[in-house]
Amino acid sequence: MSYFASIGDKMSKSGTALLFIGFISMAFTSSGYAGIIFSENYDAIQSGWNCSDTLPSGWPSEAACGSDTYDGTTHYYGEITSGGRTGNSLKLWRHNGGFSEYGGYLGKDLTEAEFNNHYTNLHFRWYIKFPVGWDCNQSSAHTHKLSRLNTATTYGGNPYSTLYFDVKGDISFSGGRFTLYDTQEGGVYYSEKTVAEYGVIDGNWHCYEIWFKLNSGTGVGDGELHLYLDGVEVGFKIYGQQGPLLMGFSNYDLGYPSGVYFSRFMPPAIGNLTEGTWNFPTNTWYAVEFDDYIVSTERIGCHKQLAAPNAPKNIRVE
Ligand SMILES: [Ca+2]
Repeated sequence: MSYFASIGDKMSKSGTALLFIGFISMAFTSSGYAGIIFSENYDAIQSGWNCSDTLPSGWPSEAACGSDTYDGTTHYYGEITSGGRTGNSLKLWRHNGGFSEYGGYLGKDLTEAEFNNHYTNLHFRWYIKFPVGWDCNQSSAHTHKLSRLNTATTYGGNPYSTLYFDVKGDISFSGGRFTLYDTQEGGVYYSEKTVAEYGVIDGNWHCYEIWFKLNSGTGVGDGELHLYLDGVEVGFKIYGQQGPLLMGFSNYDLGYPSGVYFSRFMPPAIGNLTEGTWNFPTNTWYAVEFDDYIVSTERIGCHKQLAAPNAPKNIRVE
């Protein structure tokens, strides 16, 4: 079940918004969830949904959709089915020789009211399960995209910049490194270890958290770029694989002027391989799975679960 609410500093004073305040206060304030602006656990969406179906509530857009029959089975690029970390999960199905672009995921453009909250500091938490053998030939671009976030100066305007969370730096996904970068700032920052070395291509759920904070104003170098894997902050090298190991980037100049805010996000996704191709060990279907996605103005951590908004009694902390 999706929900989102306007709870920022500049929220409208409309009656609808005030009702939302009441609900959010009831559901979350007492549990420390006041900072959450969006979440999805896929559990209120009927199992069997695929990307050719009507958009689920709360999701304003989706990527390209298609289907293939391969190894005797038909799958859509994106399906929501049971067997998730909690209830249902989003599964993006791929196979050798098949579709390697963005597709099958759900996209979240901020509404005008949400954009007018002027978010510049957001935490994204979600779980990904890479099946054993998930791999690709990343070709010359050396990129397997995992997430992208857009910023803009006006509601619905052209993106000012794109912030990426990718795997880059090697011909293979397994030999690549997690990267964080922003098109405005220009640097690409590589994780200390390879994806394989972090042990996440093991068919189990792993918790990913990214924290992006834009500069708070023109000439103010107070941006933040961080990745946490299963709750542990990942170290990055600032200049490719040279230079010091940094535990994320704090009070860092991302080059943003005043008046730029988050406008769109889509972390539960994988993106195009550019000229790359899938390189799975067997010629059958592979699904990368996503679940328990939360966007918040505060760090979430790995263990908080959210139920549907009409059932706050089910909110729990593991
Ligand atoms: Ca779920």
